[in-house]
Amino acid sequence: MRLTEEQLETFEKRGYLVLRKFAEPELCDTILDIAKAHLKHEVPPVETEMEYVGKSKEERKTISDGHAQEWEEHITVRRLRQVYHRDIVFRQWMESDKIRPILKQILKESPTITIAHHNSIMTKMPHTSTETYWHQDIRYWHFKSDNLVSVWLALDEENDANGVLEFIPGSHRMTFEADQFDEKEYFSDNHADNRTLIETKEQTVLQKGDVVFFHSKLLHRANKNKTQTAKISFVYTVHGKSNHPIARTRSSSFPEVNLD
Ligand SMILES: O=C(O)CCC(=O)C(=O)O
Repeated sequence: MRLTEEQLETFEKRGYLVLRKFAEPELCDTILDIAKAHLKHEVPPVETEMEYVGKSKEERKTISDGHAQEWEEHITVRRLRQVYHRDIVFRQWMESDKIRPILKQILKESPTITIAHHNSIMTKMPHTSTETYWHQDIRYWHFKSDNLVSVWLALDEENDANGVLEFIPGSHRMTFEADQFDEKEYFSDNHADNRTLIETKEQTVLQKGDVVFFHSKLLHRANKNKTQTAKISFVYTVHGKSNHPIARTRSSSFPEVNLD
């Protein structure tokens, strides 16, 4: 499958693009079943809610895969990490022939999967999960250029109640001052200029099988899950083959997968 010129232009201008019913429902169900088993048994490496919320700026920059479960008694898994190496079904989705030409169009060269970032099953658990504040994913990543794209697959419905993703369209092309971000590099919502920009936010209500491509500089956030059911999604990130991670950073800490 290839994007139309209009779809490509939408991605370039707005920094994100939704493709409805891109993945078969049967594939989503299979991924979900495997993910639920890994979540139930807390198969490492995982990131817990406490780790996600409590991590300092320095830890986010340097630590690859933490093991907070060693000291947390009752954990809430926020993400299953390193999904590429967990199961062939996960790997096949990330390498699928259907998605490669689209990634190549967006990146304008052959895509490479980074194993160091995202590469996750992302959850929002009922009751125990927290809101995700406005941020740019690139803030803790280190590559030659900021041109990376994440592929988010909804495994079930994602809506206002269970933690829908929200984006600020076009923010991937904007330049911000340091004081627009807080000490953890979240985009402050009590800064006057930020508040005006945040009013332009768009929600991406998703159904099972919908895919969102979004740029690593795009400002985004997600609600807390106010329902009784976990929201479980799949996310991984790619960059162009020539956009190498910077040596001796967290971004270069795992061998990558080129999709030539
Ligand atoms: O909380 C969510 O579902 C979104 C997570 C997210 O944006 C991130 O971890 O970069």
